[in-house]
Amino acid sequence: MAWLTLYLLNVLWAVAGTSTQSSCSVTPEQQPWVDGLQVLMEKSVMKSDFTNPSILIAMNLAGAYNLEAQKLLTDRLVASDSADLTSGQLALNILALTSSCRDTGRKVSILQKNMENWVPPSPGAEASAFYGPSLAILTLCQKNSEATIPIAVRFAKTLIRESSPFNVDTGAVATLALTCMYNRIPVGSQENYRDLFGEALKVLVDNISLKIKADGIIGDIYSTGLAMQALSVTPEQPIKKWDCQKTMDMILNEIKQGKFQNPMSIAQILPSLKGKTYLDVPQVNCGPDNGVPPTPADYPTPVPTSPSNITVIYTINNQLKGVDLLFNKTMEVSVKRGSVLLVVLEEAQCKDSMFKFETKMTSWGLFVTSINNIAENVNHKTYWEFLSGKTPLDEGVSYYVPSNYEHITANFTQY
Ligand code: B12
Repeated sequence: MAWLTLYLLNVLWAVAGTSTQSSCSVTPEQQPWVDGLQVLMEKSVMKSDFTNPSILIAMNLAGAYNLEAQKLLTDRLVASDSADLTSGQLALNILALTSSCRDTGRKVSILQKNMENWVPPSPGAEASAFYGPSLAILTLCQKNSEATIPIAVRFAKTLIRESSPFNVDTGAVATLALTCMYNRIPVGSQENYRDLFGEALKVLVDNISLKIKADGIIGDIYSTGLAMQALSVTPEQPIKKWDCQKTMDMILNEIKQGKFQNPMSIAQILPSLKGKTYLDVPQVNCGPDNGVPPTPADYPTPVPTSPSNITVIYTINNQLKGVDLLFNKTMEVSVKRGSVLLVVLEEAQCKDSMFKFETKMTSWGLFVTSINNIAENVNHKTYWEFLSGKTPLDEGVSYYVPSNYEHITANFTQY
């Protein structure tokens, strides 16, 4: 009897060991940085006309401090029209409204119809083509999982077939979507959904785990938040062991370096810092029992840089579109130290009309749509990629801060 008890205790200990491998938390010393991020994200709502549902989701999962910002975003989303939205955007709107305990019935029906007509990307499509559909399945699963099964089955089969090239952000959202489906398989169902969703999840989490770097970052710092959510809920164990605390500590270091100034980057990391995931959206409590907002003096902010001038070398390059339109032109631009890349582009445009550019506002800030009249095109999968030397930038023009004599290239290319 004693040996049996000992054996059972051992088994329990081993099981607990595997599940705690992915549990981690923010220390009391680190907490002011997390509060500071949340305050920064919530403040951005009042400063912008852009309605970003991801911010409302993060705010509600974390427990909103700024109730005025929470109400403003909720009201704007309630009043918004679904007509021009992509399925991914509609899904985020539904998740956001759900997190604010609002009715989403009509929007859900539209999304359900969209996804019933979803045509899986053709073989060899870029991985991010699954990002929007993943958000849609995650949302539909939370609303009516049984009706979502046929869509999710098609999605899972396509994913198993198309596992490369792989993108961490997309893999993470797909993992959340299929984990939701896996957890809600109807009892006594004849089909072997558990095997299918399990197999797709295994492919996804193995791929995510292979992107865990030695320092704990998963993909890049801006995909790490979504990847943490995915690895913390998946029923499949990844091929490579994940040290959640290491990842958490590294992200907190990056936060201290000021790398999370973009409200959308905060919206994607905050749930993980609070031990939440998008799977918790249906359980958000909408009662008025939120915490007291920390006063600005309570949390540290990154030190601003000094206003001396620096030189940035800026190249625009199109070797892709229009035989007569090919160009490769470089200019040296002088800007104040600490300026964002957008200032370099504006300065270059002032000096030479060939450098003229256009932008559109998105959830991540300004996206450069065209340079020298060559415009991105979703149907052709073309866009302006920004690089420092040969390395693609990990931020957009409204947040990236170039250093002295850095060579920035805008290259017209395909994804
Ligand atoms: C798909 C995608 C793209 C596609 C978008 C077009 C398309 N038709 O799909 C392409 C390949 C064009 C792209 C480009 C870039 N991207 Co991108 N992209 C994504 C990805 C994987 C999914 C976005 C999405 O579909 N969201 C779902 C829909 C429902 O939301 P949405 O708000 O409508 O999405 C739009 C915006 O996200 C916008 N967008 C996409 N990327 C970026 C980047 C910036 C800086 C801006 C302002 C907007 C923007 O395009 C989306 C579709 O219209 C995200 C991953 C993530 N975690 O969000 C990265 C992501 C947003 N991209 C990123 C980056 C860095 C870029 C580039 C700056 C890369 C580069 N070196 O040039 C460029 C933008 C350059 C420019 N011209 O301004 C980073 C942003 C990090 C940050 N802190 O700013 C992310 C988070 C990836 C990562 N983990 O690092 N991207």
